[in-house]
Parts: sequence; structure tokens; C-alpha cells
Amino acid sequence: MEGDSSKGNKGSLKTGGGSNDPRGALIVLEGLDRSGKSSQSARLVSYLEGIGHSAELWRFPDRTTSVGQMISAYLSNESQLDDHTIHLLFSANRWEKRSLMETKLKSGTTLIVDRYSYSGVAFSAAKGLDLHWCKAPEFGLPAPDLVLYLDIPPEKAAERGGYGDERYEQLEFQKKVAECYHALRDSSWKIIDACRPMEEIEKQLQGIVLDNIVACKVGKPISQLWSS
Ligand code: Z5A
Ligand code: MG
Repeated sequence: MEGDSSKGNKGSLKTGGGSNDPRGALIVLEGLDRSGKSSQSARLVSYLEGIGHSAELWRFPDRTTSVGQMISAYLSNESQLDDHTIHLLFSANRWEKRSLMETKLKSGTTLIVDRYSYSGVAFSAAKGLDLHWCKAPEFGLPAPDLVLYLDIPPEKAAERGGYGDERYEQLEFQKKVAECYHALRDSSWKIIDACRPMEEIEKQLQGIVLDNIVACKVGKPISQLWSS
């Protein structure tokens, strides 16, 4: 099943590497906590490498940077920050990786990204921040070629592996996050039924991702998020 809107997320187009070299695809996995993003991202990268594609696993937040360490302290309740401030830090954490992201894509490496700007907007908007305000700092980041949304009812996700101690891992909050994700769907999204067995989902994702990688290789330019 595809995303339910025909409205694209892409702004003004920007060329690929400035050469005719095939580029990699920017593929993002999104979904509620415990929907299986990290499991499926890792499996996808292993699969792609196994069949000879250049692919890397990325995740946001990237907790290895100094901004990422501030985010990590916040998520584990070791520090308190204003909602707007933490929102901008999450966004800064993506911007600090933008240049490397583009370099990798232009050199032909496909990036499988575990959470991206959609998490940023959905989680902050679920706290009550204005959706348009939340989107603004993301304008101009590379737009994903494909968003795989792992769709699962919040109650079902909560049964998996148990929520941990991080601050957003609460059922009522996750329900609000699901509504905000819904408002962000566009034509780059594929909605994946994440209630099925892991192996079944894995197979489905492999087919979708391979098609997308081929489309990027034949000249689809890299575009920018939400700039229109
Ligand atoms: N956040 C934000 O606010 N703003 C931002 O800009 C960004 C993030 C980028 C940290 O995320 C928090 O930051 C997150 C959003 C917020 N909120 N919270 N809480 P994180 O990515 O570090 O969170 P995580 O620790 O990786 O957990 P996760 O993402 O919630 O889980 P997941 O990756 O989707 O699921 P999983 O780890 O692959 O699987 C979870 C369990 O379910 C595990 O036991 C699996 O074996 C099991 N599982 C997975 N798939 C299945 C299937 N199909 N069947 C049965 N069991 C399954
Ligand atoms: Mg995860």
C-alpha cells in the first residue's frame, strides 16, 4: 500500500553529482517505537552488501557527535531542555551530517537511514509544537528517495520487547506521534504492515528498495526536503 497523498515532499531540484556517475539512494525507515526500524535497517544493509551494492546504515539521532550526546542525555532524562531547544538540536544533528550524506550519495553509496526528519517533526508536534514550525529547520536537507513507514498500532508495538526508560516510550504519547506521522505522508512514502513476521517484512522491503536504487541510478536527481 502506498502513502495516501499524491503531494510530493520535494522542493526545487538539485542535480546529482554533477557527473553521469550513478548515485546511491537515500532510504529512510520511520515508524513508532518498537515498529522494527532498527531490525529491518540492519537486515536491509546486510542484504544489499551481500548482493554487491555499496550501502551504509545510518541512524538519527547520531549520538556520537557532541550535539548527539546532548540529545542522548535528554532522552535518558539526565538533562532537561525546552521543547523547542531539543527540537532544534535534533535538526542540527541532521545538518551536521548533511555534507557527508550528500558526498556518500553522489559517490554511489545507498544510505539506509533509521529515523530522519519525520521523527523530528512527529515527536515534537506530538508534544504540541506547531507542525509548520517543526518542519522549518528541516527545509533544504536531502529529501529521501523513499520512506518506508513501518505501520503498527501503538498498543501492539508496546507489547514488543517492553518500553525502556527513555522519555517518549509511553503509550498515550505514541498514539499522538502516530497521528502526527500520518499528517506527514506524501508520495515518497510506502506504508508497510509491520505486524507481520520479521522475515516477511524483510522480503517485501528488499524488493521495494532494489527498485528504488535502480531508479536513482538512472539519473533521478537528489532533491531537498519541504522547500516548496
Ligand atoms: N527522536 C526525536 O524526538 N526527534 C528526532 O529528530 C529523532 C528522534 C531522529 C530515540 O530513538 C528517540 O528519539 C525516539 C524518537 C526520538 N523516541 N523514543 N522513544 P531511537 O531510534 O534511538 O529508539 P530505539 O531505541 O532504536 O527504539 P525504536 O526505534 O523505538 O525501536 P525500533 O528500531 O523501531 O524497533 P527494533 O529495535 O527493531 O525492535 C524492537 C523490538 O521488537 C525488538 O525486540 C525486536 O526483536 C522486536 N521486533 C521487531 N520487529 C518485529 C516483528 N516484525 N515481529 C515481532 N517482533 C519484532
Ligand atoms: Mg531503533
